[in-house]
Amino acid sequence: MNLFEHLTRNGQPHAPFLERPSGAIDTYADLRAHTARYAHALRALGVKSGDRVAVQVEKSPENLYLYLATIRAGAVFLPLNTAYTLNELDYFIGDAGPSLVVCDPAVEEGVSGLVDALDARVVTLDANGEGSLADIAATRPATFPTVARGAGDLAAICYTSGTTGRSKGAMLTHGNLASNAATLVDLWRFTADDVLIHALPIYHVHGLFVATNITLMAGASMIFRPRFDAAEVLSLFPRATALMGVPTFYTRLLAQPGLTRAAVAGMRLFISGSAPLLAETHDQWRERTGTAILERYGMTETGMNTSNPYDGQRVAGTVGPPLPDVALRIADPEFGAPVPPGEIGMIEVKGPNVFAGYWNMPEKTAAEFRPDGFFITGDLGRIDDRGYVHIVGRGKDLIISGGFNVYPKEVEAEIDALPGVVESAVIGLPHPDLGEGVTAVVATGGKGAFEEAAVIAALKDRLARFKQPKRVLFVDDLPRNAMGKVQKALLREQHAGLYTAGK
Ligand code: MLC
Ligand code: AMP
Repeated sequence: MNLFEHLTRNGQPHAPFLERPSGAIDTYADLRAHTARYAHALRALGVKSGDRVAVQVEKSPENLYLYLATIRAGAVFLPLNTAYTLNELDYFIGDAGPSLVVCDPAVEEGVSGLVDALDARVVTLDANGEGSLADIAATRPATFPTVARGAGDLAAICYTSGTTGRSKGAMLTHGNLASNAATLVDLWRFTADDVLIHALPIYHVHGLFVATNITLMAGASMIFRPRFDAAEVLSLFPRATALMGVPTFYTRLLAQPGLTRAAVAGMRLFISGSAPLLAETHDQWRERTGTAILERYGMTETGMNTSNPYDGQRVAGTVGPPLPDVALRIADPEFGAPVPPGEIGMIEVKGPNVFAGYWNMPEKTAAEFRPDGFFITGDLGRIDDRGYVHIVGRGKDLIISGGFNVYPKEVEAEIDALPGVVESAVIGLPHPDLGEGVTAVVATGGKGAFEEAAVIAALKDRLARFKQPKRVLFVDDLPRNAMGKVQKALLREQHAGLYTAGK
């Protein structure tokens, strides 16, 4: 069955689905009509079943309807972070070969230049849900026969950065997304009475699949905000029941004096994920509000893998037991053999949530699966005697800044290309707001005078803002170990207090 049918089976036609920032309400009947119009528009633009539809547009209800219409039409949705520069987009579009690219009108010309060599069309959609795509959709019929799709058919390709600096397109199937949403609706007890505050971006799995698909599948509704604003989100609590966010949401909410027990009285669930929630944040939240944040763990390739329980103990610093339909084991990172209970190793998972492989990268796909089908997550962890998973580090060289992943290699390659730079090491340092702050340590070989601002300015059109270093430090040479490898752990230690000193 097509994911769209799974997702919309419980939404009653007259029930609210989404409250727009203007306050206007879209019902489930509106959702069916809007997605039908967009599905017809996709067809009119030549999009066929299995085609990729690449989308880099600001968050809006229409953006969400475009996602659902793409699924409905049997095509493959390819969401792209709005922060990506044209330089970054060029790779995604070239790699995925979409037949349609939807972008903001402000970058239409630049994007059109990127698709010259492809047989692709470019249409627009802006933050208000207007643009050439919306114009085409406006006059189309309000019903559409949803295209039949099986569990193994592709629904989406989500790019996730690679350790080598090349992003990989994780292929997610209708079955992956439907099964994970169904499991989480059950586990987190979502019903038609729920009202979710949706303040996450909708180009990554957290805001797009976890938050949206669960709301839909439960027949619930959401208060849809273009971005996260702590004071505004706090003011929405009396009208809502649930919030999903990255840890930065919770640290910023804690800085609001209005966050009290009374303020959260009507909220039944606060969920955190995408990056580690500090035990300190969990404890402060409990103290201030009397509620325990439910932390879960997932990734683009797998959707959600583990979750703290709804009824049982939500333990700070853990991501809870594996989901009921996910097999999770801790293995020796190198050889894949299981490690003794309680010991640290590589987290490996298997289940209906696990993706179908990387787009056009069979070797990379093969390298990240064990012969018995377990996916190697790249996260290091252990399982305690209650069965709760603790994430203790990353086997992969990854920085998570405010819930966005940054692979140092990609940033280092850009910095190394600047004149006068001998080499660079990009590291994540503890950051009070973002969890980790992207930081570049640049080796100048003792020559040349460098300006921190000049390095950051040189990256402006090359890398998305969130990947750019918050600080650039200069050294004569990078520290190396006896094997000649740059000692990033030592750099992290030496500069640990860069963002937190004086806090
Ligand atoms: C914004 N900026 C960031 C940033 N977000 N820099 C580093 N890291 C980030 N995460 C930049 C802005 O461009 C701006 O640049 C400056 O930092 C200050 O911005 P801000 O106004 O403070 O940021 P804000 O817009 O409030 O955004 C912060 C945020 C946002 C935390 C609300 O980043 C966010 O919504 N993050 C959620 C990410 C997410 O959804 N992750 C899920 C991935 S899926 P300038 O130049 O203007 O100063 C996944 C799987 C799973 O991981 O398990 O869920
Ligand atoms: P992404 O590639 O954006 O899907 O990011 C997935 C990665 O985010 C995982 O591999 C983890 O490293 C990290 N992650 C997600 N949720 C958590 C969590 N609750 N605690 C720690 N790390 C997390």
